[in-house]
Amino acid sequence: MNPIEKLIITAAICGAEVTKENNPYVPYTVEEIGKEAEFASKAGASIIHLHVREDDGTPTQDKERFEICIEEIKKRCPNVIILPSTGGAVGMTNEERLQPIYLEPPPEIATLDCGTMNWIGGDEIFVNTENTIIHFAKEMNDRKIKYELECFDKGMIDTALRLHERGHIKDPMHFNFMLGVKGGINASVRDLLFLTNSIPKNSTFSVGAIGRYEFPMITLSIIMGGHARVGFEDNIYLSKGVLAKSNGELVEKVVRISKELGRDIATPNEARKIIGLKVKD
Ligand code: KMH
Ligand code: ZN
Repeated sequence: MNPIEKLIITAAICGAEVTKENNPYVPYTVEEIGKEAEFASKAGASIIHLHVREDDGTPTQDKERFEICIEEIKKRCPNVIILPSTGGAVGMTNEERLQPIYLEPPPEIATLDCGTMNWIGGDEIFVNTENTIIHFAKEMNDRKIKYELECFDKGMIDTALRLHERGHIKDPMHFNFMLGVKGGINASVRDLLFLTNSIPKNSTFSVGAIGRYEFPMITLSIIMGGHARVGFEDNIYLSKGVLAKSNGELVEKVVRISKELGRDIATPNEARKIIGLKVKD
């Protein structure tokens, strides 16, 4: 947690829940996903958090769909870090969710969701039992894939630390705190401090938040020396009542805030160094 370290911006360009009815610029097709990744990367994102969709918008964890989307992204921004989701969408089986980690070459990093929770109200549950987390971590360890530890609540950090102590989760740990998801921890200053004070000093973290909380919580993270996650997966508005026309616009806003606060933006290779990935030529 070094406040003068460059800022890693992750763009969560697509997600599994948000639709074109919410914002017509949400990408579904391979080309749309490639373009959104390019806009985000050109604006300053060093990591693309990737979910993929069928052309009609249905979320999928299909390995071939990931393969062609990744190919498209690499064609447009060859050096960006691609971080596939292993969370997928609620209701998917573990086998479905794990598909992107069996890609060749394997991704450098992927998400590892650290607990079960009620999911955005209603009746849905996002299931990540302890055995599931251990299984996902092992599959990623075997393929030398780093994990971004997705924590939607404080108990998920405790789970990750317990599994780290038992050797299932390896160092160096990189957390992503997702705030304001209904069923998880609130997006508030008090709660963000609670989370950041709960992780080991040698770990890194980024912060994302839902809807109108996105930019305030990211700003706090920038000040605290954390990193930033932004994008349509979490928020579709550039400002109150103004829909963003691309993930690039959302990333640009984070870049402006960060520069005003005196933090430069990390390139993909600088991001690799900060979170402990192998730097690329
Ligand atoms: N779509 C959520 C159910 C992740 O990417 O790992 C899970 C999610 C977390 O988005
Ligand atoms: Zn996700």
